Amino acid sequence: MRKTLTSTLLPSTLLLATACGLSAAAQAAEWTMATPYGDASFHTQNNKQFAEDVADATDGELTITVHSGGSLVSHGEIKPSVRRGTIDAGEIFLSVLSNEDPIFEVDTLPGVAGSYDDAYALWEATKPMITELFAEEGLMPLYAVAWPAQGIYTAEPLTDPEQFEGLRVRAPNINTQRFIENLGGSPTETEESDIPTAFSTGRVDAMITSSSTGNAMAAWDYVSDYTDANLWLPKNIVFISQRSFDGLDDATQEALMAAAERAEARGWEMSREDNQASLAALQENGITVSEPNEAISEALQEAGDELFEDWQSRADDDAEQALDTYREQRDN
Ligand code: PCA
Repeated sequence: MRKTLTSTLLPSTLLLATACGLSAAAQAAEWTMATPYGDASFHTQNNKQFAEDVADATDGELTITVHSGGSLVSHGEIKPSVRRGTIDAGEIFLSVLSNEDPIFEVDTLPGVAGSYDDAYALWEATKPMITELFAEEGLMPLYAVAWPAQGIYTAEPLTDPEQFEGLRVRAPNINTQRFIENLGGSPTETEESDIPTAFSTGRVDAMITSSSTGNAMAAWDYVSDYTDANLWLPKNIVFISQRSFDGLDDATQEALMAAAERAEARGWEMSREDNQASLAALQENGITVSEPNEAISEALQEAGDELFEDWQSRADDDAEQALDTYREQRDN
């Protein structure tokens, strides 16, 4: 009996020791992060660099594993999953949240911010409101990065606004769908990763997206022309669960925030560079890249004005105020 007692005590003592050892190690946090975008995307590359920076700066106290291409959670489930705490961090296309508040789609309005500098100023002016809305759900934005300006991919040169009539155009969000409708086209919302299937199954004839996505999705397999219309520069946002953040010690929190700041600066730089590289790659692969002619420009302007009026009719005072703040900053 005694013997048995000793022999059962021994393993439990060992277990205790192991548990103590583990509890020191358990302070090292292992986070998961989900993004809908694939490894070819500069956003994903930036996120992976961010994860590496965090691991380096914290000596492995916080490691973040980036699951790309919607492999862990689908795009629509990323924010709910971070909110529930199933995952710690996520990246989404900010404007997919437009049904929650019009401020989230302020970066998909033509004529508001048509350059990287202006798009960044728009982010700075709208960040407090966006941060507050995220905080209401227990979420904390870390950084946001713009895609290159959006343009139009077609299977023939786009020369006449009549070509939009009935054209089936792929869009990444609701506002782009409205814009396509205003032009007379027939929009379909499709995830970036589903673009090849949408074209190969004949669901769409054209798409609105950036040079980067056109390049990453090998647009030349489906279309021949890219009209670089500089419509708007929409953003991705990377965010975490406040609860996950609160679970980190002060030094780790600081290291995380410092890495996030660097990721934001690097991401905007990568976006500019990727735009140039992607425009070149599109052309090397046989896509004709051109600017819209006068008739197309006019049609885009008209459809854009309509889109903006529609946004204004939905936007509350806070959103309008944020837009005014941006305009004041931009014009100074
Ligand atoms: N690429 C993503 C979002 C905007 C962009 O340029 C997409 O088209 O889905």
